[in-house]
Amino acid sequence: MSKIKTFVIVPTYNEADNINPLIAQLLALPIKIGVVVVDDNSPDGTGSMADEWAAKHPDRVHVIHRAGKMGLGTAYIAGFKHCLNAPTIGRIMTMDADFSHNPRYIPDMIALSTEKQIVIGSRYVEGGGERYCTKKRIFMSKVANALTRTLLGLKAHDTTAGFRLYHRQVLESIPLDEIFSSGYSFLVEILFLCQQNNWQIGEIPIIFEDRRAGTTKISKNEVIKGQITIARLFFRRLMSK
Ligand SMILES: Nc1nc2c(ncn2[C@@H]2O[C@H](COP(=O)(O)OP(=O)(O)OP(=O)(O)O)[C@@H](O)[C@H]2O)c(=O)[nH]1
Ligand SMILES: [Mg+2]
Repeated sequence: MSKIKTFVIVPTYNEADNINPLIAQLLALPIKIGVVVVDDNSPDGTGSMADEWAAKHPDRVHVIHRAGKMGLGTAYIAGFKHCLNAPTIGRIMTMDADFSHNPRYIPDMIALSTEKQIVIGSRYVEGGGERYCTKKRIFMSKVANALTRTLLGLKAHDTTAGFRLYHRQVLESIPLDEIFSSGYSFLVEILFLCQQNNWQIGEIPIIFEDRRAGTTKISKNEVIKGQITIARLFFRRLMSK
């Protein structure tokens, strides 16, 4: 059994151009971490590329294969359960595979986790920002953040970021199977639940970059589902007041 305390979950769907350099950079960080790739049977072979890393580094790289594209939220849950099953893992991180989340920020996120139970790699705190992103993308993220902060009362500045660290206890305190968002809005929903449970949330500034290779997986449908999630959580918040 591996003794590594931090594992980072990387959900993948068609990330063949990114997965090799990403895993290489994660394994080369000055702090020793492990990686859990959750691949949804990517047609471009991302899953078997990850398997090659797992064969070479069985203690440090794990791969969960799912039968088909089932959404980002459920991929995170599969990764969370895998990590929670290993008692030695105390910190569970999530990041995108496309280099929007640069691995170089991970040591600072782990350092802040000595004070906070959740750490977000954040675009919207002093020193953070976006590079090479389209105006449309920047606008959409800002609107989503403004809505979630005002309607849901979320205190974090970057509420839609997928670059996060959770202490094991945080994920153990949340009924993962009751989360209704299966896609991108999972990130808002789980943050809402974390804040309700009064966990301390810290943010590390990051420069978010547009994906290096490959294409987006966000569909119009996901944007609509995101709006429905915000509305549902808003009513839940009203009812609990
Ligand atoms: N396993 C799994 N991974 C997914 C799924 N949808 C997206 N991903 C992965 O989740 C991460 C975020 O998806 P992206 O398409 O980069 O979403 P985004 O960053 O908001 O959009 P762009 O970077 O503009 O493409 C990437 O690593 C994707 O490969 C899914 O249904 N299943
Ligand atoms: Mg991306």
